[in-house]
Amino acid sequence: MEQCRTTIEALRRAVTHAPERLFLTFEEKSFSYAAMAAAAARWMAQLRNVGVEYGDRVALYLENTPAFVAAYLGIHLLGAIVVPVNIQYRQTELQHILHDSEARAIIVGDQEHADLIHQAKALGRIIFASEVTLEGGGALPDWTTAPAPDAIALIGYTSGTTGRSKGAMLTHTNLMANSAAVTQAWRWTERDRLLLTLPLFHIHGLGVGLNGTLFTAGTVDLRRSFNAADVLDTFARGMTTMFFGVPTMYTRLIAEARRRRSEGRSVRVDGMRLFVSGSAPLSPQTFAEFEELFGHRILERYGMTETIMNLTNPYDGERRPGTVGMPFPGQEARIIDVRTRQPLPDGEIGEIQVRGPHVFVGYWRNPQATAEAFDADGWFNTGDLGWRSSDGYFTITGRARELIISGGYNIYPREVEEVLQEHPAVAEVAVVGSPDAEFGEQVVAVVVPTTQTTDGLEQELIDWCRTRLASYKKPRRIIFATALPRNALGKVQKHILHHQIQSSR
Ligand code: MLC
Ligand code: AMP
Repeated sequence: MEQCRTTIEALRRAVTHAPERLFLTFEEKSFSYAAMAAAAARWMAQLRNVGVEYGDRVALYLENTPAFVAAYLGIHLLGAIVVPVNIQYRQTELQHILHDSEARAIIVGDQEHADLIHQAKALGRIIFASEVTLEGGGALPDWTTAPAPDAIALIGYTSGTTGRSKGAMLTHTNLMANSAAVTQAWRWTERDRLLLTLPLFHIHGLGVGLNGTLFTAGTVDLRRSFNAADVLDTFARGMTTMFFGVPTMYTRLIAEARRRRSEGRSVRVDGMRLFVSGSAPLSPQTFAEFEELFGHRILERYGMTETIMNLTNPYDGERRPGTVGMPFPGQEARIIDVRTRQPLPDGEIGEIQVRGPHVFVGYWRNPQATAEAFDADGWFNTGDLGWRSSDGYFTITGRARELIISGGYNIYPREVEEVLQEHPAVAEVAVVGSPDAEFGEQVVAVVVPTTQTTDGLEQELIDWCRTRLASYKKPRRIIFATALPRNALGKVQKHILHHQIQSSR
C-alpha cells in the first residue's frame, strides 16, 4: 500500500481503489468514499466562492454530522487549514479562537450558533452547513489544489497556562504519520467498522477516529453524541468492530450493562475486537469491571492535541491497567528530571517528553511558547508527569501544569478564575480540581466575596460562568472563604486548598 502524506492523498487512494466502499454511516444516511469525495469537492467550491484560499483558516463550529466530515475534507482539498471549535464554547473562547486564528470562514450548523459567532465579533464569513448539499454524488475532486505534505492541516486550540488557549499547528505529515502508527499498532484495516461517539472537534475523535478510518479506508459509524444505551444496542447488532472512548463513557457503559443484566437482559459484544480508552486516566477498577462484564481488556493509550497519539498498551501483549503502555511505532518517549532536564532511570518520576513525526510544528503565531515547548534536541515537553517500568510501560502520575480533566475535557483553572474575577461580588478566587466519581475530576471555586451575604451567590456565579464559557467548565461547587492561603510571594497555595476542599465535603 503506498504511503499517504496528506488527508487528501488518503481520500484519493480510497476513492481510486474502492470508490463504492462504505466510508460513513450517520442516522439513516450512508456515504461511500466516492460520495463523500464528491461532497467534499462541493464544499471546496463553496469555500472558494466566498474567497477562501490556500493556507487560510476555516473554523468548524459544528456538531458531529456528515457535513463536518465533508467540510473538513473540502477545506483540505483547497489546501486551507481546519480550526475545529468545540460547539460548547461560548463568548470567551469563541472570541479568542476566531480572532487569534483569523478565521476567514466559520462553518456553523444553525442560527443559534451563528448568533454566538456574531456576538464574538468574528470577522470571518459565516457559512451554514445546509448551504452545501451532501447528497446526489456528482463530480469527484480534480485534486489540483491538494495541499503539500508539510502544509498546516489543522490548528487545534488547547487550553493555555495563561488562560488563553494556544493553537497547536499540525501538518498533514503529522496527521498521517500518526494515523500510520496508530493503525499499525491496533491492527486497524479496511474491514474495521468504528463506532464513533466522541466529538469530532477534538483530537481524539478527529485525529484518531476519523483520520484512522480515512487512512485505512475503513468505515465509521458516526453518532451525534454518546448515549450508553444506544452504544450497547449497536454492539448487540454485531456490525461494529471497534469503540474509542473516554473513561466516563466506560463507567456509563458498565452501569448500563449492569442495569440490563439485573433485568435479565443480555449484553452482547460479539463482533467487537477492540475497546480503546484515553484523554483521561482509566482507573484499574473500571478496567477490571469492564473485563468482567464484557470479556474485553480495554486498551489504554495516551495523547495530546499537540502530538495526537503518543503511547499505547500493546494490541497483542499485556494490556496493563493503570499504565499507558509504550511509544507507537516510529515514535520515542522518555522521562526527564523536571529541574535538571536530564533523562531519568526507569522507575523514577519526571516529565514525559516525546519525539517523532507526529509531534506538531509549533504554536500558531506564538514563537515564544513554541520555543519553551521543545528542548535543543527536538524533544517536546508534554507537561505530564510519569515513570517508565523496566519492561517499558509508562505510567502517568500527574501533571506539571495546572489542568483539570473532567470527562475527557480539559479545563484550565486560570480561564475560569478570570471569568469569575470579573463578577462584582468576587474579590478573590482560586479554581481547583476535586475528585469526581463520574467525570474523574470536577471544578471547584474558592471565592472571597466582596459582599457580606452570599445568599444565592453560588448559583449566580455558576450561571455567570455558564453564559461566558463552555458549560462543562462551570464550577460544580463554590466554597466561600474569608481569604485565600498564600505563600510569602503572594502566590495562592493550591495544595492547601485541595486539603480544605476534601475536608469540607
Ligand atoms: C458534559 N457536561 C460535563 C461534561 N460533559 N460536565 C463536566 N465534564 C464533562 N466532560 C455537562 C454539560 O456542560 C451539561 O451541563 C451537562 O453535563 C449535559 O451535557 P451533555 O452534553 O448532555 O453531556 P453528556 O452527553 O453526558 O457528556 C458526557 C461525555 C462528554 C463524557 C459524553 O463529556 C464527552 O463527549 N467527553 C469527551 C470529550 C473528548 O472528546 N475529549 C478528548 C479531547 S482530546 P448543563 O449544566 O449545561 O446542563 C485529548 C487528547 C487525547 O484529550 O489523549 O485524546
Ligand atoms: P488535550 O490538551 O485536550 O489534548 O489533552 C491532553 C492531556 O490529556 C494530556 O496532556 C494528558 O494530561 C491527558 N491524557 C490523555 N490521555 C491520557 C491517559 N490515558 N491517562 C491520563 N491522562 C491522559
